[in-house]
Amino acid sequence: MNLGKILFATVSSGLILINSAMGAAISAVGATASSSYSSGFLPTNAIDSNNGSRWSSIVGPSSDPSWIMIDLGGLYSLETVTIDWERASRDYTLRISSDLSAPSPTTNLAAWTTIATVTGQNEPNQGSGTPDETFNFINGTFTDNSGTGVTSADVTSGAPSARYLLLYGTSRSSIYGHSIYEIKSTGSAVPEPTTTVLVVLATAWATTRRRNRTNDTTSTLC
Ligand SMILES: [Ca+2]
Ligand SMILES: [Ca+2]
Repeated sequence: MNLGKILFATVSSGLILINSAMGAAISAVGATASSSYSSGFLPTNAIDSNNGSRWSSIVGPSSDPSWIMIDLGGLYSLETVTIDWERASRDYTLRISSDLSAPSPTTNLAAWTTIATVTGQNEPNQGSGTPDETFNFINGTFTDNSGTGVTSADVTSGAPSARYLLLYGTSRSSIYGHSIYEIKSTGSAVPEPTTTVLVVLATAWATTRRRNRTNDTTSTLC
């Protein structure tokens, strides 16, 4: 059984299990980055579903490292990530965090888990509107759809839970910045555990109160 495909739902009489469908496209709600080349190359351009707009970090040696952090808007079992590069990172990692406080990618490293590492890539300037790389986090596979030179690509399996997705680029193959037309992900929403606990506690409290009222005809509680 793949526990990543099971959702827990709470009802007044107890717990039931619901099989969820395969993950759907995740609509990211925000993006921030270590830098932007100009106001025409903001990080949100990488999640706007427009294949003609892009984020780019600054040009020059100080562009390494650069990062872009995507807010998925909720907790998801992350299944796939695709990237359509303009100027690709030669070496980069994908990292995730389920910390709902939007942890810093540079000062709160403990909040982040690396789920993919790619090295040695040489990606031509494209903007084809199709993914240049596809990561599958269900079975831990990497598909390089364009470019050459990838010497290693380690990918986590098991559809890990994530609220934030971070691409952290450490080197480039030109003087130009790390630059992405679109970064997209798919997955299944994960209910927040605290919600289930609260519903269970509220149900137990209501049951106890109802029983007390049945046996206590003098109570004025409603
Ligand atoms: Ca875009
Ligand atoms: Ca590639």
